[in-house]
Amino acid sequence: HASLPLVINTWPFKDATDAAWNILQSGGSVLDAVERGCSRCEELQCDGSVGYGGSPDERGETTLDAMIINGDTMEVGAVADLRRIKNAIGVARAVMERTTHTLLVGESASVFAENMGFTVEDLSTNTSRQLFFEWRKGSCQPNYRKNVFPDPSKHCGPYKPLDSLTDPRTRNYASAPSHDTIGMIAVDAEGHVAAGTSTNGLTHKVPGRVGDSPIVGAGAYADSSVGGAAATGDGDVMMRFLPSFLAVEQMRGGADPSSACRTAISRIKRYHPHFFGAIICANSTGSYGAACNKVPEFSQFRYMVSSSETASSVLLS
Ligand code: SD4
Repeated sequence: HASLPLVINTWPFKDATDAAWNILQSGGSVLDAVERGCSRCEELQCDGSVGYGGSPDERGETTLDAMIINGDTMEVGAVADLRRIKNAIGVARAVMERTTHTLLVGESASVFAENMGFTVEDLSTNTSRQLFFEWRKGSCQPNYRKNVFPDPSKHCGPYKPLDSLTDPRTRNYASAPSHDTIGMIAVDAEGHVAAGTSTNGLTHKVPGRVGDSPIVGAGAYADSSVGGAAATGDGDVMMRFLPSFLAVEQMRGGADPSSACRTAISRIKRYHPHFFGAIICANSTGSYGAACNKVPEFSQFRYMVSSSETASSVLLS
């Protein structure tokens, strides 16, 4: 299968795929397609793990990570730990197009966004407040600190520090309640490639934690002379291996998209056999593929593809 144009994204977020596809069909650019597709998920709060009202951190706040890459020019814009602004991928695009920088973080990213005209609003919802309160009064399950005794009055309930040698939560967060990011690649009829990501990261994270999604080559990568890649999963582990960069470089060396994805997953697996994660790849001629790490908690991965040949949700199991 190889046909152009093409939109491919992680998880069965069909509305996002359709939004991106419609942009390409109406003559829009791959950047517009990726931005529109990812922002559709931000509006719809896809799976509770993209956009506002999801994944509250240890203080109960939802913060967003997003990135967009222009594979023609190798320009990138990204935001991390963005607060009180819903349209994270829009802000990422503003970083790319209206500054000479690549990545803005935290409160300062919010100030930038406000100056660019984005609406400032609380990202909490009843759902995120509920998640936070339940966690605080309950077992406070995922604690992402290793060998640290946090002050229970400042954090949540009486919980034990993780034993980094035996507790799998120090190596992956397969047991965490929600962990899906939208990662999208769009390729137009001329082979222009763009990629992007948007996520609210990891539930009950330590405030300030940034995942793989806004990191170039980790959460996504694109180079129109080759293709693009995007990742989802345990960003704390995955970002150490730049899997999206590795996959694109594999394709540059002649690998087909599926084997490029498998190579990127295997590299991580060598060190973290049980990590939770998946990657999607597309080359600039319209072939695509995906790979995931099969562990008991995560044996199937679904992604969406839209091209002139197909518009479907693909199950990788
Ligand atoms: C992160 N990679 O912040 C994101 C979360 C994710 O599937 O993709 N989960 O670690």
